[in-house]
Amino acid sequence: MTDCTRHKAWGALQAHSRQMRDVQMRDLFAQDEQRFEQFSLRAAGILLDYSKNRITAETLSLLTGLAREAGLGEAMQAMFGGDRINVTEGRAVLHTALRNRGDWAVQADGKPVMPDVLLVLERMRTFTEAVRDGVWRGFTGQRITDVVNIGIGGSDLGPAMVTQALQPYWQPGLRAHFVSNVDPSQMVETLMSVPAESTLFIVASKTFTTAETLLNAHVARRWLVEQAGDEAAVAKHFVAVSTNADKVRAFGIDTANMFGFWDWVGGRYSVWSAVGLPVALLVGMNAFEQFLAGAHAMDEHFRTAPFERNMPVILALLGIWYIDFFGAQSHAVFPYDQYLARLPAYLQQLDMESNGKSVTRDGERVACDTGPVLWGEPGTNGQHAFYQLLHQGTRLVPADFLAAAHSQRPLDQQHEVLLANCFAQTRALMLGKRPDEAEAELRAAGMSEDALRALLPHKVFPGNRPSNTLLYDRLDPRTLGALIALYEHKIFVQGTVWDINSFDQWGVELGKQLALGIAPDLTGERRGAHHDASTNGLIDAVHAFREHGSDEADA
Ligand code: G6Q
Repeated sequence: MTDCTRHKAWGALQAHSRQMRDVQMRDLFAQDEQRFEQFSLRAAGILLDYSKNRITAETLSLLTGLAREAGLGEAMQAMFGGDRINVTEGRAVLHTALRNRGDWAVQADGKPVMPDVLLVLERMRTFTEAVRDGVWRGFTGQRITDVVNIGIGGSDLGPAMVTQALQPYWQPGLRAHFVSNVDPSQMVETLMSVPAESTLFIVASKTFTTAETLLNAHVARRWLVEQAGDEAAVAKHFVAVSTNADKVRAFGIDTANMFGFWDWVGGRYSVWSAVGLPVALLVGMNAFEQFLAGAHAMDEHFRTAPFERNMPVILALLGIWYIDFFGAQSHAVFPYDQYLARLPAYLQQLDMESNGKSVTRDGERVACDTGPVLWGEPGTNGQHAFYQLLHQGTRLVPADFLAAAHSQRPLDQQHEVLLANCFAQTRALMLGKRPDEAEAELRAAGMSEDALRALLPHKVFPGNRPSNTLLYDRLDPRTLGALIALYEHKIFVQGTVWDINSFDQWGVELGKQLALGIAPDLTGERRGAHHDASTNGLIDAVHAFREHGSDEADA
């Protein structure tokens, strides 16, 4: 493995970035009427316009050269071929097999995986049809009206985001709820809002050992048995999604009601597996298979398109360009699509848990910056909040803007207004407003000379701020599948160039370990904690609040 800064293309990119530092995108647009044609491409129903970036043909050629030097082609073959590329966990990375609608003969550890994948999909079809058709009924004989998914992290964010995104496809009379947090408020509020006799709980946990999920699942199980007055009701109201049949059985769910997946599916890459069961229940198996098909179309594009015309590769390399050559610390995602309201949260896990690493695959300290802080909110809401910083702040924040040509819920001209705002924002970020332009505007408004001089600096927009626009016809299951696969592969490409393992997540372990050591000090099993002074002080303060309320605790 090679320190990425030692690649020849890296040095060339450093030199090139110095030349590009003062280049203005507005000039590049003025010089070349074909810039949109040159720097846009289509794949799997998605149009990517990346012309509003600080790039020239030379930039792209250097960046794709970097990808080649970093061995991207070989890394792709290794991933799609089922090699154990997740080296620290000794696992293959085959979420692409879950949506393999073609004839790839995918193997993991020398064993074909497709027969098992197809079998689980078939079981999901039988089960979801039984629920949706009212054949599967609750303990009083009522059909299922509410589905509650209990899971966290990868067993929550994917199904929650996708289920919400596909709300126009939900079966009437079915509702979905997601409980992830160990904060009891979420479970208590959910249980107050659903009827026991017609609620189906899905306990989703790859390991079936996750503390939050098991605590919540036990609460739900106890509540259901109390409501039904009969243990036997559990069989009609609980199903599990897991790789761990023993633990599912030990919890008290019959493994006949368990949907399996495999260790080669990472948690944050698992929405394509049975972890997508809430999606399949709400939108039906045909739509779920369309979702898989969209992702497969993006996989095919990623595997076969030359790097220069490869959407995940281009998005990844543009990210690296700003992170490593312009010092960008964050990356924003703005869906101008209310159905994608949870996309930024989903991508936050996908990107930051995958590429928030500071050692290479060989355990050496990385020599460059890696994954960005990912954040975002739906447009147009963000425009009335934090966009000020994007336009006039001191930081460079590359951003993706997402929008559909068709609304799923057209109303008057509102969708057109939404789109106009989306396009106006990327245009404003690119163009900015020069001092002479701002001055002319103020003069035209008839402002006095003194007032003009005082106000002018505040009215200038530096511009030259990069963005990508991802445009699609409408947010149907197929498009959504392609969109998520696009980001998955973008993250993989970046991880490959940085030579980090994008598929482990050791960084989440320490906090979990320490929580186990602190819990007894809070539950009262132990008093007189011996942690650091801050932790001890906070524990004591909790006890003081609980014993005396806030007035006495203040004193
Ligand atoms: C994802 C992570 C993590 C995981 C959760 C839930 O890639 O591994 O977010 O999904 O910790 O784990 P379980 O599914 O095992 O409960």
